[in-house]
Amino acid sequence: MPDAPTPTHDQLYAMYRSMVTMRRFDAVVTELAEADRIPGYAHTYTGSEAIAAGVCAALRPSDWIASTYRNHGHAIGKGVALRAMAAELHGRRTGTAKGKGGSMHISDFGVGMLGAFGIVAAGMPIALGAALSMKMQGRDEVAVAFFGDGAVHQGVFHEAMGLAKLWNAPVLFVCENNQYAEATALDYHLHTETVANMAAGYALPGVRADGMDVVAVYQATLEAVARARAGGGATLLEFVSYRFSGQYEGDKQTYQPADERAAWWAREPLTAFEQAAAERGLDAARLERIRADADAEVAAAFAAAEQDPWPEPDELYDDVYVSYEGGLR
Ligand SMILES: Cc1ncc(C[n+]2csc(CCOP(=O)(O)OP(=O)(O)O)c2C)c(N)n1
Ligand SMILES: [Mg+2]
Repeated sequence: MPDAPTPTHDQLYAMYRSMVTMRRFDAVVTELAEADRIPGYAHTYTGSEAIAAGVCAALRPSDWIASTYRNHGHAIGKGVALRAMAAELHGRRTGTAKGKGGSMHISDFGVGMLGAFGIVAAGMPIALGAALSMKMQGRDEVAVAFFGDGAVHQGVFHEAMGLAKLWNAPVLFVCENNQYAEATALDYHLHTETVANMAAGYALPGVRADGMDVVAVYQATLEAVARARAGGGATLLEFVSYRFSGQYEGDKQTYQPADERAAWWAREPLTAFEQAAAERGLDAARLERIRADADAEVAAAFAAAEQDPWPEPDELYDDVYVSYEGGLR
């Protein structure tokens, strides 16, 4: 992508910080899940950090994202507080959903995180709605829906793409093609050569880029964001990565051949970034400090969250149902 702007050193350091924070956060989640110290299912994001970090670096705080059950990276990228996320995972009342949602339901409207949705592809129409709202209000914010390769078989994927075109909505559909949908490999479930070329069926631009390279992700996203802000409508972005994490914490991943994992791991996004650092004029000692700071920040967030209070039993139904004045009509 020759025309895309090269990120500044500060932007590169920030993207690296974002990626290492995601990696560390989910490493702690894995430890906690293995020790049975957090309730409910958790889904980690190891290997796809460049996607969340690169996409979110191309957004403003006032833009919107909608996520999936595999949401920790997206939330961190968009700026949700680590402490509130950690508290949510621990079920504490200081969590983003006051401890009632857990790992699969992180949200924070204050930073543009519309929510994480456990139903595959469910975030797509939600981001589309946010995008339509921005357009109707005459604003230039955009909305992003993150989803996996498995989501392209959901009816709602096709409905959202069709309506996005019809309404010329400022939305980015970001497919994280991590080669697997649960235990099903991509070559078993995908009927087209790429996900990106499905955009043609809806007369939308479809762009495919390396999801292991945070700069490639950033540049592809920036171009789609600029088009959307300028009234040019939606884009389907496909970022190619690998799901090193299990489908859920505890998954034995027997369906992923060891040689396949090893070949992808050789290109994993943090190492790839570190290897390219000198060529980009970045300072190795500063990267090391960033890693140490991120580790300390994540550790402090979880340590503090675990001391936070539980919700009280009489709060059980608070914030669960909407009360309409005069009842539903
Ligand atoms: C509508 C619906 N069908 C089935 C499921 C069960 N399910 C949870 S995750 C998943 C696989 C999704 O794979 P993909 O979209 O590639 O995302 P990834 O987990 O790889 O990030 C399935 C089938 C679900 N959550 N929602
Ligand atoms: Mg997948």
